Formats: sequence, C-alpha cells, structure tokens
Amino acid sequence: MPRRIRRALLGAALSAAATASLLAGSAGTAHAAPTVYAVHLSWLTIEATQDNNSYDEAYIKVNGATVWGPHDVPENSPQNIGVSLPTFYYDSDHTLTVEAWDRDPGRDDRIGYFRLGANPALGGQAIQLRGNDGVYDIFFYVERAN
Ligand SMILES: [Ca+2]
Ligand SMILES: [Ca+2]
Repeated sequence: MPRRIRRALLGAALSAAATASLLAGSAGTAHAAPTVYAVHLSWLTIEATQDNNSYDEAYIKVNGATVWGPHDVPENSPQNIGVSLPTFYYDSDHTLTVEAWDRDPGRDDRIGYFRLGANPALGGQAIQLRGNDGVYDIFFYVERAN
C-alpha cells in the first residue's frame, strides 16, 4: 500500500478514535472517514494548439505543481502522460485540480483546468479543455482507493 494512503488511513483511524472518545457517553455520531480516490492521468491530445504553429510546449499541473512537461506536443498526436507519472490521491474532504498550460518565452498560456471533488465519476473518462484558442483533451481514470 502506498505510504500516502497508509498515512491517510492511519490519520483517519486516529481521528475517528479521537472523535469516538470525545463523544463517548454523548448522543453524537462519529464523523465518517473520508473516501480516498486515486487519479491516473493517462493521455493528452492537443486538438488545436494555442500557439500559431504546429505544436505547443504543453505541461500539466496537479494542485499547482508541474507534474509533466513542458514537452513539444504536435496537434492531433496523443502523448502518453502516464508513463512516468505517479498516481495522484485525494480524499473527499479535499479537491484535486488538474491544469493544462502552454509554455512561452514570455507569459505562459493556461488552456484550462478541471477539478475533482467529493463524488467524482469513477472509471475512465475524457475532458476537453478550451482556452486562449487551444483545445486539449485529457484522458484519465478515477478509482476508489479505500
Ligand atoms: Ca502560447
Ligand atoms: Ca508555446
């Protein structure tokens, strides 16, 4: 089991125990442990580049940190962003934000973002991000991790 999940589960167990002891003898109910989700980013396809040429210097951020790229990505050429990426975890008390960007010599252009929250759709899915004339498709997979 990955350390992050183990730590999350341990934290949840400890806080449930603490809540249970606080509530002992009272009529309250213990807080349910949050659900943990695993998100695998698998593919990026640029349908329309943001730059006015045949490729973008695309990169992906998760919760504000760059996790892939920048890489030169031609239009309509799928790039496997899952090759060297870790799986990203979040729990139902938090969100996971994925952003797609194009790097430029000056200011970078954000194409768009999506956010997963408390009750994400599970399984494989695709989302289209559009912004600043760029059109990016991101394919990803979400599953429960606890
Ligand atoms: Ca650009
Ligand atoms: Ca660029």
